[in-house]
Amino acid sequence: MLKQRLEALIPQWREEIGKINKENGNLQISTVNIGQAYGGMRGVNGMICDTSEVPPDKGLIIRGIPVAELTEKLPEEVFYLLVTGELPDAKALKALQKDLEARSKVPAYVWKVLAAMPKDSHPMAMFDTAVLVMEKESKFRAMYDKGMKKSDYWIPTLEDSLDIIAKLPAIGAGIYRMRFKKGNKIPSKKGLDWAANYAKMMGIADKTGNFAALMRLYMVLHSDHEGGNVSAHTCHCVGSALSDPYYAVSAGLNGLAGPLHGLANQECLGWLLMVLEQFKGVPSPEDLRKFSWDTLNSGKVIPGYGHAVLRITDPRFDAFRAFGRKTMPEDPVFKLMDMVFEIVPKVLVEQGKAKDPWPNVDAASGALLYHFGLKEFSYYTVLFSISRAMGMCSQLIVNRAIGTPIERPKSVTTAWIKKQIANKPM
Ligand code: NMX
Ligand code: MLT
Repeated sequence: MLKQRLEALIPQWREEIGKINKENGNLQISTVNIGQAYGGMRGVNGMICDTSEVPPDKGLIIRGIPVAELTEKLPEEVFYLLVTGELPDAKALKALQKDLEARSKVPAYVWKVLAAMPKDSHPMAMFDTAVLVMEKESKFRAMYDKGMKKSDYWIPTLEDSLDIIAKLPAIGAGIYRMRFKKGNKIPSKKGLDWAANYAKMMGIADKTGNFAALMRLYMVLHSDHEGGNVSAHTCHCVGSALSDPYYAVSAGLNGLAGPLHGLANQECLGWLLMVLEQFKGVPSPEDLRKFSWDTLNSGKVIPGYGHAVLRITDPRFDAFRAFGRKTMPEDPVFKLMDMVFEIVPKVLVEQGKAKDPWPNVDAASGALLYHFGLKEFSYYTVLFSISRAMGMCSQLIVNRAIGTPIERPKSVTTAWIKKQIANKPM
């Protein structure tokens, strides 16, 4: 049903974008200065992403719906929304869930490859390897090799995307159990939703069902964050060379594994635990203020705070905090996370460097995972990855559908910059 819906929508997208380009292709939408060229292209409007947007004063909006209004949805519904721009009705949701279930078996060779990796491999290196090693399954590559029309590229891209997304919960859970010696892999259960199945395969005790609820929320909140973040942009760039989704998604995941991006959630919990250890429990506000300054004075960033685009508290942080308040208000790590939110923004403002002193999504998630006994924090970015694959894949599908070309911005040299400065009008 998802494919059928896309078959109806894509001609409309193509017509609309073709018309925009033909009639207004020359309309200026951004300028670039030297500071931006040296400064990570911050604030340059240089690419299109229709799956979601992140206005600095509002935070994540998926296809017109603020993320705060999607917290009760299933991740599968959000994936359908990302790809089509519409939430699925009950029938379309059921069809998507069945389709994912049918595609969920992980090839046996994946487990062999993972078992052959060094035992101290980072879980992100294992997860990324698992995605890459499945490249031989790519329907996009098979069809491309046979000769396929450009207008059909999106079809095997959708196929590969569904195959990848369907398998990620089992791969992620399998890596958790293998890497941290939790015992045999736990099989999936027919009829469970995608995130609840992941929770089950992890093997985390969950009498209340709250862990499964957290997994659903986690997968919704991390699903996408417009097109310019490191992982989405990398995935888009690699995909634009017509590398298939296995190559493109694994490339994006390598970016997500960086401490300034997705790995910040691991760093964040590490920082909270360091505080608890140093003060033998939740410190006083003044001690926490001093500890924050010590982190800054040692030349480190405070993980989970700041953002390249946002200039408010990340609504995804608010959603996690609300979940914590409801389910674990007395948990010491949660309480500390809450207290950090009171102190750190003030410290960052005092320091005067960070343009955004507010918490991002990574500031809260670790504390909640820790509460449920998921204490191996080097694993946390794998959770982010399972979710973000939905955003990366939906961006790939849309980009193949609207026929975006190979990405190739122009770079310039410092010598060229110096010439521009020498020639600038007085
Ligand atoms: N702690 C200390 N210093 C910071 C922080 C922070 N949390 N955030 C920004 N700064 C510093 C930054 O390092 C830079 O310093 P310098 O001039 O010495 O290079 C200065 O403030 C200006 O940086 P900004 O323009 O505010 O931030 P930028 O857009 O370059 O980077 C982040 C954005 C997110 C990389 C940055 O805020 C950061 O490193 N935060 C901590 C890591 C983190 O939480 N990352 C997760 C992002 C969300 N995600 O999930 O991907
Ligand atoms: C994300 O979710 O990708 C992060 O908040 C980073 C970003 O948007 O730059």
